[in-house]
Amino acid sequence: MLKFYFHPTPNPMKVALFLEESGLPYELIPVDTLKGEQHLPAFRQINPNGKLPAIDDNGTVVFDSNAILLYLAEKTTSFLGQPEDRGALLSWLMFIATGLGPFSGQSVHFQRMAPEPIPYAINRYRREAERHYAILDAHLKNREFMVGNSYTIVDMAAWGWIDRVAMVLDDKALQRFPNLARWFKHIDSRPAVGRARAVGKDVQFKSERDEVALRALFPQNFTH
Ligand SMILES: N[C@@H](CCC(=O)N[C@@H](CS)C(=O)NCC(=O)O)C(=O)O
Repeated sequence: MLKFYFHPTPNPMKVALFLEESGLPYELIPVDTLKGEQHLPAFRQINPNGKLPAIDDNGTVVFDSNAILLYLAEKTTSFLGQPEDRGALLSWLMFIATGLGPFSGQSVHFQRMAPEPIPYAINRYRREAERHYAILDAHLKNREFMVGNSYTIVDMAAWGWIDRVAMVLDDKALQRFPNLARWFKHIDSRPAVGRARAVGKDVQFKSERDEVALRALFPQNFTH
C-alpha cells in the first residue's frame, strides 16, 4: 500500500487533499519534524532533503509536494484538466512550488520564528508573498478554477498555502484579494477538504517550540 509520510503543515496537506479526493488507499506515516524525525537516516533514504511530504508507492519513492501531486494525478489519470491545459497546469504548478510556497514560508519564518525581528527580511518576504497573492487574484478574475474549467492538482497545491494566509499575511488579507477569496471558499467547501483536515488528528505531534524543536527545524542557528 502507498505510504504517506506526513506532518500537518502546508506542503503535506496538499497531498492529504489529493489522497482524500482520489480515494487511493494509503498508510499514514507520521514524521514529527519538531522532534527532528525528518533527520533520521531511515527517513533521509526516502527524502534526501529531509522534509515532508514524501510517498513510497510500492517502491516508487517521490518527494516534494508538487512532484507528488503530478505523480499521483498521472498514476490515476485524474485532476489533470484537459490535454490543451497542460502548459497552464505545469506553469502554475511550478509557480506555486517555486514562488507562492517558498515566499509564504519565509514570510512566516521571519514574522514568527526568527530569533530576532529583522524589518528588512519581514518586509521583503511579506511583500513577495503578497505579490504572489495579487497574481493569483488577477488570474482568478472570471475563473472558477486555476487551470481550464475543472478542479485540478493546481487548485490543491494553491489551497495548501492559501489556507495559511493568517500566518503568512494576516487574517483579513483575503479581503484585499476578492477573486482569490471566492476561489478559496469554493475549494475549501469540498468534502475532501474536511477529510484532509482530519488526517493525522489522532497523532500526538509535538507542539512545544522548545529547544529540541528549534534545533530540529533550524539547525543553522545551533552551530555548537
Ligand atoms: N519543496 C518542498 C518543501 C517541503 C517543506 O518545506 N516541508 C516542511 C513542512 S511544510 C518541512 O518538512 N519542514 C521541516 C523542516 O524543514 O525541517 C515541498 O514542496 O514538499
